[in-house]
Amino acid sequence: MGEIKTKAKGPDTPEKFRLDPEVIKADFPILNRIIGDNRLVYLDNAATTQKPESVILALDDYYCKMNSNVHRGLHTLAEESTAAFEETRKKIAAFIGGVRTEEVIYTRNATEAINLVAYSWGRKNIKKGDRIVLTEMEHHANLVPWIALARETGAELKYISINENYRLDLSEIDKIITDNTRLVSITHMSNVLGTVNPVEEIGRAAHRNGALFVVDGAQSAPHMSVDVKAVDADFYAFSAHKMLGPTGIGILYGKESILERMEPFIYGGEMISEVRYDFASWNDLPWKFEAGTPNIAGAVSFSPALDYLSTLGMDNIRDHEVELTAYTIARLSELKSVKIIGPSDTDMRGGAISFVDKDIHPHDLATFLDSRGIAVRAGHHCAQPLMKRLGLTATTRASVYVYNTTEDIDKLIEALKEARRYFCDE
Ligand code: C6P
Repeated sequence: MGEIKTKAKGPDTPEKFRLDPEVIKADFPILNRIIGDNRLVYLDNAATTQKPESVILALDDYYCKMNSNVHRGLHTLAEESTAAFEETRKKIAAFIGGVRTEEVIYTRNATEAINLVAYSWGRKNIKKGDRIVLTEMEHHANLVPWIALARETGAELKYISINENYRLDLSEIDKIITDNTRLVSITHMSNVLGTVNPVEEIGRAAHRNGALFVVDGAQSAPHMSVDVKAVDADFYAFSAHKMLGPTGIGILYGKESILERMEPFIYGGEMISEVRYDFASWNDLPWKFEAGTPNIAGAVSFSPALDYLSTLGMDNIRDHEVELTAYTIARLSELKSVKIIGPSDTDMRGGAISFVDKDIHPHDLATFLDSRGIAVRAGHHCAQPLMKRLGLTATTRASVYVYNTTEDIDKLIEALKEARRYFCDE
């Protein structure tokens, strides 16, 4: 497996230290790419992050030395790959606050994790007249599964609104989360606004009313220390590819007592205990929810990504991003034509920074930035209702991670100024 080359201190040295993004950059081969005439400045981390060499080598190593199906074979390769697959599960369980490995289910991504809850728990427990509470800032992944469920069952959807500071308005929370609420599902961090939501408080309101509490952690698990037990989430969903890991592997954490009572989501091999021609019973947790051959290579190569993050320290990562986000907001604020769409303080905010230029369409801006080697995302960011709520069709979004520097942000600002000269003759 690839060595982590960063000079950062080890996981057993949790004291604070400042990340050195220049040193970290050296671990990410793709960041040497030249796009046009420029070295890549990657600011699209909310979409997916780049992978350190250790993850790339682990993927290669897996296929070169270990490739085999899991939980089925009796040969050496099968035993090794099963062990590596289950070792990663243990690592994930520790990473999210020390939960039981039975509570960690492999999925394809955060989207599938949320769908698992909507299908398996939702179809059985939600009925006409029940209320499902979401927020106005949800990604489609935490919106469409519930819209479909409400349409099928006749349940009511209710939304916690956002205020003028792009934060949730919790003043009416007791009128929104009521005793007919069966489920509350919210994002921990908005992929558009960067807003970090007070999940503990909302979770308490859900549980006071006997509702299930689901957290979409796709944008939080990569960027801050997450303790699902402290949050008291019944379910917590996230994706490996947004936290230095490979694509095609996601996680659903669920409380064992709830998972035990749920029916499988997908049926087939590996999720069974016994099958007869007219009968089937289910495997133990977590395998009950893992039918078919899983993404073994994805799980195995997620392990060095978790090591990498733990070596840096999630609190140190958060500090780095808070600093860089503050810097980005300050620099963007120098541009008179630019409006930031998200909280302007960095207190309860992450490093996904959306903005609009009053004269240039976000798509044009993103294309122009690409011509300068700068990768950002433009569009509705899979949050169409939020865009409509904000009176926008699209934003440009820069999102930072461990390898981003203030120089990256300076290049972004210079390119934005250049875009004004190009499009607006300034
Ligand atoms: N947001 C973005 O550019 P998947 O695709 O399943 O790994 O993640 C879905 C998802 C769920 N919740 C939130 C808050 C998200 O931001 C995302 C993915 C990416 O904003 C791709 S659309």
